[in-house]
Amino acid sequence: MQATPAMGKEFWKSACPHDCPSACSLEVERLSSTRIGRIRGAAANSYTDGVVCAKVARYAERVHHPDRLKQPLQRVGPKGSGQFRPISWDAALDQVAEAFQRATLRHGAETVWPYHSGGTMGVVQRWGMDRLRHAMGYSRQKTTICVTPAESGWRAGVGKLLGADPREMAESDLIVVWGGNPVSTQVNVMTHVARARRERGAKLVVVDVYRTPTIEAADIGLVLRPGTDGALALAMMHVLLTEGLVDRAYLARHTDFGPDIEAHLADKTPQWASAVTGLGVDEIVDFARLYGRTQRSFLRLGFGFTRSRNGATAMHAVSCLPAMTGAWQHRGGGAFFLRFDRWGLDLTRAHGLDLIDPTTRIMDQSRIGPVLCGEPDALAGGPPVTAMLMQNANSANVAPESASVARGLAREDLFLCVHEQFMTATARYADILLPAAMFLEYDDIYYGLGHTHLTVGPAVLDRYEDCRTNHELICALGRRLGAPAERFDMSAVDLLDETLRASGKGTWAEATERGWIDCAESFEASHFMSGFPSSDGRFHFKPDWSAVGPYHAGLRALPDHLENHEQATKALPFRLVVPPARGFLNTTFSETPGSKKREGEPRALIHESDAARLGVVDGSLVRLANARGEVRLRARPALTAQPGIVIVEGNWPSDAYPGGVGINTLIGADPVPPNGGAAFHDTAVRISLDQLIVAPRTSPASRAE
Ligand SMILES: Nc1nc2c(c(=O)[nH]1)N[C@H]1C(S)=C(S)[C@@H](COP(=O)(O)OP(=O)(O)OC[C@H]3O[C@@H](n4cnc5c(=O)[nH]c(N)nc54)[C@H](O)[C@@H]3O)O[C@H]1N2
Ligand SMILES: Nc1nc2c(c(=O)[nH]1)N[C@H]1C(S)=C(S)[C@@H](COP(=O)(O)OP(=O)(O)OC[C@H]3O[C@@H](n4cnc5c(=O)[nH]c(N)nc54)[C@H](O)[C@@H]3O)O[C@H]1N2
Ligand code: SF4
Ligand SMILES: [Mo]
Repeated sequence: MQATPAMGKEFWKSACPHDCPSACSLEVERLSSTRIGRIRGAAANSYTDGVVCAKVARYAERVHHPDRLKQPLQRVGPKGSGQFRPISWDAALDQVAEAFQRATLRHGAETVWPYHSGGTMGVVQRWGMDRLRHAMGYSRQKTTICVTPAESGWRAGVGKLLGADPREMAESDLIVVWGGNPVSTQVNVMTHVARARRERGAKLVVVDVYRTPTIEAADIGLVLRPGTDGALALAMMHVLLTEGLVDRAYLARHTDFGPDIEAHLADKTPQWASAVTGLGVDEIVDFARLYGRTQRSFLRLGFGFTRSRNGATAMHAVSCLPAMTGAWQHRGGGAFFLRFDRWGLDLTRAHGLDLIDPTTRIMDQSRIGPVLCGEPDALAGGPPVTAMLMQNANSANVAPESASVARGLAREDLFLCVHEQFMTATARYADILLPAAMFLEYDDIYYGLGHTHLTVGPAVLDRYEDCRTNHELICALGRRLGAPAERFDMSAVDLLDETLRASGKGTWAEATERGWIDCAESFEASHFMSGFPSSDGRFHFKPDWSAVGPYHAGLRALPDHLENHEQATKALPFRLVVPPARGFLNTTFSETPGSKKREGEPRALIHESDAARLGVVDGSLVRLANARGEVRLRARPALTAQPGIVIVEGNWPSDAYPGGVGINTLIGADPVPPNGGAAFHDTAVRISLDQLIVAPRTSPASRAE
């Protein structure tokens, strides 16, 4: 019943577990109980629509990779050395449980910090860790590294993370991809865009800071300076108002718009925005007119433009646009960022929500460096962190201020258990390193954050070697640590089945049969026709930032552009942007041959005029530096961003850099207002020539995908 024979091959249903809003429904070519062939997208899922990215299509490279961790390991060399010896699961689990108990006796339970990130996004395999956390009273995690700045801006205006069904893009006349690069990061968006272009002659506008593959695919590409999107949105609103392109009836009925906002926008002219953004006045006016004159205009908002210290306010300013024109009222109109709220799942048992002690401290995931280095504000008034379990996370490479992450992970008084699939930069610091199963070997359900489906991923393969799933590790530790037994003795399938039943969403068997559960709401609900999901049912041009998060000082109750980002100065004259690479998913896939071949090596894309001034040619070794540290890598002169901007694509393992120091060394860990998150694309640096390398190590033309 699981198999769907096609072309003489056996394809099994599953779902992609990775940290990507597409959460694709998959069909996995199963060659035997231990081997897969190709993976393709499920054609019958109306969002996946038969398409997956190249890196997952060739997943055989990852699941059958010879370097996969296959047995529990105990550290024998110095911390971070990567020197281990094998031990048994029982001995490893005993050591972890004893270390957590010892730490608890000494400092209290809050000294233990279970930590997860986006390796798998499963309901049980990712978030099940919280059941252990809450049962034991361990410190809580504020999960900020990815979504929070964007989320804050969206919540400020709209109220909840909901929006128009992204499949409606196919019915739009104008699609604006703002600060996202879906060709690389969520390819399925492009399927629906392509349909609108083919069937309706729709236009695609893309707003970015360099010429991404998505910009290359666009009708209009706007390349602005990093952190200036708020200014562009304000000037667009100015044009919409002065040219009579706003829907006054809609504004009056559905928003808190008033003369004060109109007065505020009066001097946000295209000339003003041109000076801020570096775009031409005509570019701004033409875009505003096109937007204002198109009823079915769909804003597909990415994360990229919000990864700045002014990112939440920029998101809010941009999200004002469809409220101004009333685009929300039309099919194929409105906006979508992410669907986080209202999945209708009762997670009480799976995530142990009934076990939460609200007095337990919460620490910010993005600030793991300051937390482990003992900065008092990062510790939220609690004891030092002296024991950690990390699952699904490669913080040594991905977190900001990575020099302090490394210092913290190397602390002699920290006991670190890492559960991983590969020997990552983080895994090297482990005291106990446990081998993790891959999604093809376990069962789970995933949130389609970029669409409306819960996608269902039953196991396809037998277990590899001595690997265990995240769920199994959490249960084994829960039992050893004396947590309530009945909460730690269920299989993942039993827990998922119980969760679905408690949520009125059928059973696990039904869900696997279909492959997904579509949670789409009606047009009226998803377009907020009878009210926005905010405190008063209106869209807020005048947000109450204090209700969104604690760092609201300086944020005004207006659509605003803030200059609180890192400014280029004489000492640090360049702005650094660090967007994703197409072949990787954060650091995941940086180990697979196909992705490595595609990406080559880390490169700093420097504007040709800047490169000429610095004496930099293709392949020159350069140093990017600021007060946080210094990173060495090769340069490539390019006409891709505005002058003064340097782009380093891809979250490479630190050992891919000539100096062994990764790019996030340069990124700040200060929380983005008003509710935290990391300003990955908001960094001032200096560039200096290291030494001239005449022959580049890899040819930039060797791009495969
Ligand atoms: N291939 C691949 N896919 C991925 C990932 C990956 O690493 N690789 N990561 C996954 C994850 S975890 C996430 S959260 C998503 C992220 O997916 P996206 O929404 O695409 O977000 P970002 O990665 O932050 O960056 C997107 C774009 O924003 C641009 N940008 C940066 N600063 C600014 C700015 O100030 N203004 C504007 N307008 N644009 C700016 C960047 O240049 C980049 O092209 O992708 C997921 N998918
Ligand atoms: N320079 C720069 N830095 C960034 C970003 C950026 O754009 N630029 N983006 C940021 C964003 S948006 C995000 S979300 C974070 C992501 O940061 P992370 O979520 O830490 O992402 P990964 O580096 O992919 O690490 C996930 C790890 O989980 C492991 N894993 C996968 N599946 C499983 C599993 O089932 N069980 C266990 N135990 N482990 C598993 C993988 O092998 C991998 O090593 O990075 C952030 N850092
Ligand atoms: S990484 Fe994204 S696009 Fe690729 S298969 Fe997974 S969900 Fe789909
Ligand atoms: Mo992310």
